[in-house]
Amino acid sequence: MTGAIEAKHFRTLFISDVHLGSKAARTDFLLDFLRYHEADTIFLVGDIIDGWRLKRNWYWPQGCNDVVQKLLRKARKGTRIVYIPGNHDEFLRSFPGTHFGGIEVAERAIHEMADGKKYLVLHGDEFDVVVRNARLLAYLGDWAYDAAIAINVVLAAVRRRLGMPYWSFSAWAKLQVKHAVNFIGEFQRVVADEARRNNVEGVICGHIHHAVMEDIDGIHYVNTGDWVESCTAIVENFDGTLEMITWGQISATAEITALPTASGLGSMQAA
Ligand SMILES: [Mn+2]
Repeated sequence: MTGAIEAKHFRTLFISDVHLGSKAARTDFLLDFLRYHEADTIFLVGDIIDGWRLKRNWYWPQGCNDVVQKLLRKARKGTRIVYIPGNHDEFLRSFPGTHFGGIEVAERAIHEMADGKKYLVLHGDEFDVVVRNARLLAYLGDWAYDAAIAINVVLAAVRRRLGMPYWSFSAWAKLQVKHAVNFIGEFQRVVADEARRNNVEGVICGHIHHAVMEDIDGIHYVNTGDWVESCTAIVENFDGTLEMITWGQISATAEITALPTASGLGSMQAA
């Protein structure tokens, strides 16, 4: 690659909710992003492949292959890649601890930043049931909270067995526009609580397609967003600081700069 833009190298890269296999997946933007961003470690924070969408209707254009190939190539070149499955790619949850093509599968992880701060890394769907029934659970107390999470895990497994799709937080929250902000706030609070229970300084999750970095009662809550609408990723710099990157804006510049060096006949770029 002789493009004018050099790839940047980071300590860690966090990406989630790509939804490969759904027509909404912005594989063009993600490929472009992966071209210009290298990291020692990449965390795939769930819903990378939309297994439920694929089950209903097989849709796997070249862009999806390109993303998978790009990630596998990075793994071959020495990037450590950890895949934390979400609810849409929960078929991978049956294989914790396994490796495929150099990619490790884990249910959740504790990541230590360069400055020593520890972050819990998980997708976040296990808290859906708590968010939906927040008021009732607050009334019933801690045991009900733990029971609700356990029941959610069992219910998801049963639904999977029966071939029923997983309940989608983002689709549901969007339907309830008026209350969506409250639900997002509730999700963030519940996930931050989980980080506190794990004695870590922060948490990095996905699931609700709402990229943000903020302090929630002393816990650094970080959401990676998605590659369906926002096209966001979180990067860890070598000093341990975190940054959010929104790729939509930069991509246009990158393409214009890259055009003259595109091989041979020029200007035959697909939009
Ligand atoms: Mn999800």
